[in-house]
Amino acid sequence: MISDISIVRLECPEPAEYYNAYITTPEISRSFGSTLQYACPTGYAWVGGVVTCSTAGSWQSEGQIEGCLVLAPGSNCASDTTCSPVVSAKCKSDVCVCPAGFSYLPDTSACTRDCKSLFNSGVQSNGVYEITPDGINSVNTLCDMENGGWTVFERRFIGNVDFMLEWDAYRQFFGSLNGDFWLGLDYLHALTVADSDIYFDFTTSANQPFYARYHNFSVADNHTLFKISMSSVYEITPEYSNIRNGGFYDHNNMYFSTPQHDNDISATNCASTRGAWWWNKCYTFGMFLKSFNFMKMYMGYNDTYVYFKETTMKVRRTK
Ligand SMILES: [Ca+2]
Repeated sequence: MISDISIVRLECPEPAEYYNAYITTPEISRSFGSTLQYACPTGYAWVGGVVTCSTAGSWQSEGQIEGCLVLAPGSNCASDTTCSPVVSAKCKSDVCVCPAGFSYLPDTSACTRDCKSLFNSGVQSNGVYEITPDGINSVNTLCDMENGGWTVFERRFIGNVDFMLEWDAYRQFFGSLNGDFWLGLDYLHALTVADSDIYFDFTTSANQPFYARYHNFSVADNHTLFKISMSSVYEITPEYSNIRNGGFYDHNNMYFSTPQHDNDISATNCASTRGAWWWNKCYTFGMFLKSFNFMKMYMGYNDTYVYFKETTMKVRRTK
C-alpha cells in the first residue's frame, strides 16, 4: 500500500539571473548550504549579499536581492547620510548606489530617471536634460520644471518635422529638441510603468489655451502594441468639458496604429489618412500627427473640430 508521498527537494534550482550580474563562485553547487557570489560590471554594485541554498530548496540572501545597481560617488558608506551629497543615493552593501531603475548623472550630481526625479533633485529650470527612463538607456528630452517635473514626449509648434511615419520610427526619438519632436514609444512605456498622469498642453488656432489631464495613464510595451490605459478621472478646459466620451479617454485600451499597422477597431485604417495614434474609430482626440495643419480634435457634436497651432504632451509619475 502506498502511503502519503511528499516530494522532498534535495537541491536548489538553477541560480536566478539578474540583469548585468554574473556569478563569480568557481564551482556552482546546488546542494543545501552552498553559496553563490554575484558580481557586476564596472560602475555597478551587487546589492543582495551572498546567496545561499536554503533547506527550503530556494536561493536566499540575508538581505533583499536588488541586483546590480548603479554606483553613486561616495565610495564606502555607513549610512544614507554619507551618500547624501548625491541626491537620492542610498547606502547599500556598504557602498553608495542609486535606487533600482535610476542612473547617476554627474552634471546634476543626482540619481535620476525622468524629469520628476531631476525636479526632486532641485533642478528648477525648464530645458533639455538627459534622462534614463528604463534605468539603462539615456536620452535627452525637454523637462517642464515650472509645473513640477513633467517629461515632455511630444512637441509640435513649428511644423518642419514629418510625423507621417511608420512603427519603427515611432518607437524611437525623431525630430529636434529645439523644435518639433517625438520622444519614442519605448521610452514612453518605461516612463509610465510607475503610476503616471498624462497632460495635453495645447494652444488653439485662435490662440486660446487648451489643457486635458488624465490619471493612471500607462503605455504597454511593443509586444502589446503600446496599448494605453487610463482611469476615467480627468480634468479638461471647462469650455470643452462636453467633448465626446471624455476626449482622450475615448481611446482607453486602444493599441497604437501607424499607416501600415492598423490596430484600430474601425473597419477602415484610421492611421493611413490621419497619421499614427492610439486610434479607435478614427474620431475624437488625436488627428494631429498627420500634418501640422491638421492638428485637430473632434468634439463629437455638430461636426465641430478644434484646431491647434501648438501641441505639447507630457507625462509625470505620481509618486
Ligand atoms: Ca481597422
